[in-house]
Amino acid sequence: MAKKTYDLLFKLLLIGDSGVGKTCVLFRFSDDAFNTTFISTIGIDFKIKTVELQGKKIKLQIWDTAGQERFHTITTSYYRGAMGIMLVYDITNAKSFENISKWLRNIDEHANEDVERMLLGNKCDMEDKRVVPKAKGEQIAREHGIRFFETSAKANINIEKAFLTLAEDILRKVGAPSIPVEQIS
Ligand SMILES: Nc1nc2c(ncn2[C@@H]2O[C@H](COP(=O)(O)OP(=O)(O)OP(=O)(O)O)[C@@H](O)[C@H]2O)c(=O)[nH]1
Ligand SMILES: *[C@@H]1O[C@H](CO)[C@@H](O)[C@H](O)[C@H]1NC(C)=O
Ligand SMILES: [Mg+2]
Repeated sequence: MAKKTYDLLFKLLLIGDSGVGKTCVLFRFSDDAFNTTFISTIGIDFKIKTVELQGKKIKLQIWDTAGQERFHTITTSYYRGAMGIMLVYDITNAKSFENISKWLRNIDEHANEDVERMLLGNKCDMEDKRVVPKAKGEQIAREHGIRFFETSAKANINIEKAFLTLAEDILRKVGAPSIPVEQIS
């Protein structure tokens, strides 16, 4: 029998409006590469990357959803299995930030209650085109009790940090599951 090459499997999901850079964020993390050509995701795609945290090999299975409305039914069917969800907006696109509240509601409706969420303001290399102040991202993240990073898939800013932090937060939960009070005797 083949030896299992990892200790834990974490399923992550990327969501957010079309064009915010979800596929590029994932491609930077998985392949350390970047493409300026916009090839909009059709339905859903995924990448695998194994990382080591606290002496444990963790296989990250990362699902990359299409932001386009017409794939909504397919993409929301993947929320349920996710242990972590990255919500991405584009700091140069105000509408993509306004839509974050819509994506947060989608999570409430379709994901597991204990899913670990994280907010990313992507394309932070384009300071001259910025329309969403960093403080606005920090504020909405604080309101919802989630972590926030500004990232750039292009300039490789905070990409690895975001994924590793999300994986660490999940590991903390899995490693130390909370025991319901009534079961303690
Ligand atoms: N300057 C800059 N451009 C970026 C960055 N990330 C992505 N882009 C560009 O933004 C465009 C869209 O990127 P994608 O990753 O395909 O967007 P997406 O969110 O996957 O879009 P859908 O698959 O349609 O949901 C592409 O032209 C990328 O080159 C970034 O960090 N900085
Ligand atoms: C924001 O959400 C609306 C409604 O789902 C959608 O029509 C619009 O295209 C989204 N904005 C962007 C920038 O994708
Ligand atoms: Mg995509």
